[in-house]
Amino acid sequence: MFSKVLIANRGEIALRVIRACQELGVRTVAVYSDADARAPHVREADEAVHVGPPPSAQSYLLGDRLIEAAKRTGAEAIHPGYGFLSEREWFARAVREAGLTFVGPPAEAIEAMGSKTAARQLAIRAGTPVVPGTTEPLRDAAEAAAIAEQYGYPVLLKAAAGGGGKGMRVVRAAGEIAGALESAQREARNAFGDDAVYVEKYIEGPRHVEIQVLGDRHGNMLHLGERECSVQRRHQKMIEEAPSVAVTPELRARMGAAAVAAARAAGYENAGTCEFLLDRDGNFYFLEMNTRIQVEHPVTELVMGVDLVQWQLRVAAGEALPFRQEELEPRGWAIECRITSEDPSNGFLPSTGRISYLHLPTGPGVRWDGGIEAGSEVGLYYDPMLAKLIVHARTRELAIARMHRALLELTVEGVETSRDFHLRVMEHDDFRRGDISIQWLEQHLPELTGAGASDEEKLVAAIAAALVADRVRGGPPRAAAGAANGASNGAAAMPAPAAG
Ligand code: MV4
Repeated sequence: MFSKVLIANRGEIALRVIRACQELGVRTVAVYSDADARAPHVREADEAVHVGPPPSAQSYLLGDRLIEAAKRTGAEAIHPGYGFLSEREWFARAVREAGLTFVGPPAEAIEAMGSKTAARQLAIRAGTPVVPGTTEPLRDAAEAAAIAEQYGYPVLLKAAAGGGGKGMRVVRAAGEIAGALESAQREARNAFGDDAVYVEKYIEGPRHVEIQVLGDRHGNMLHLGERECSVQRRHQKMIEEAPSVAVTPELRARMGAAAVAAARAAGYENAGTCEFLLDRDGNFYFLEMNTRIQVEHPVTELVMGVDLVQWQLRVAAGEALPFRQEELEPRGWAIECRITSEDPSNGFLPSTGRISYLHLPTGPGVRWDGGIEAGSEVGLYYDPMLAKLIVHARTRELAIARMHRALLELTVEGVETSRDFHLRVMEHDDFRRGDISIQWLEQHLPELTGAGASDEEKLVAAIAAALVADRVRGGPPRAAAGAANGASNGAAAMPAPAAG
């Protein structure tokens, strides 16, 4: 094992990696910008290196400076976390060329999965199902119309260089295709400097289901089942769970084998994720591979009993995976809610300020992966995700009840957060039945955000929720704090699950 690792990240994921290192007896080097001089990840690491001013382009994204810091402090490896430099093929290569170990996949695997169309072609060669469609750029509207006719409407025009839904257009009839092609090309050119657009059959109302894979340097490639990530807004996931209500053991085995085949074809090592769309008939289609540890990895850790970040470090150090695929089966149910500094009742507007008070949920089956503490300044330089609240229980129904209870225990004062939004989702009948798709959140925004409620309704809701929260918590009255949080209106209506 390494004796010292540099963590090229901040916030909750930096702390997550530090914890894994500590359990492995590995010393840690944190890096920090001026904005993070007093951040928890800096204090918890054995050493810390200042890398620049707050903007990430002048700090956390300066690969050469991070590699220099690793060499100077005697770190043998760099863990990139997620975001920042985690999926930059040049950084993985530069780390290797500096004689250090990149805790992640080989640069070549990042590159192979980096372009959407290249990943799609790689999946096709591996026998992994992809959405029916083409990969070659469309020449003109006539060609687009001919191909669309072949697959049948609706079709989806997609930018080859795409990401985050940019350069995507749904086309429902032949008459719309010329205009849609033109606007998709224009958007792709502006966003990516590349106007190549291709056609796929449009999948209506699918779920977003992704498969976790883990590979070592000895030819072992395993999957660790699925995560369901359908509760998302504008390509930002809000809630994830494992397993998925839509996945049977038989489907899990088929999706897992398809993900492993795609990962093998890319020469993959370490932890990675294959994203799929799962349609209402149980057909699944590979979309892309994320070549990093993901935000939502804890739900997999809890149901599979595997510490993914520890294994990232172990396989990067050359250890072989000791698991057999047959013994990797999900146990119970895990749910994660992303606690962000956004105001759901105000269009998810980012909220800034100083965390003046923080009360964290605890108790059976509750995990808090956070990057903040009382006194933390929340600014606009970095991602608004403050922490993840994760629960594990025997059944999905019990996990929902546990998440609801844990959210009621949580108090964050000083910034607006997504807490009350999550309470409303946990109380929603569709969510409780598992009747969700990638469109669900955006179709139910008014009832989930309280945005449509009058000030009077909001006040009544806040008082009711504060009373319930105090009864649950058993602490002194905190009605003012609850009202300031604009707490959930449905807290009292949470149905009790069957005993377990
Ligand atoms: C699709 C699709 C439906 N049909 N492709 C969105 C971003 C990109 N990664 C792929 N995306 C989609 N591709 C076909 N043929 C619907 C989406 C999509 C989506 C996918 C995953 C998670 C959230 C999503 C939200 C909107 C659309």
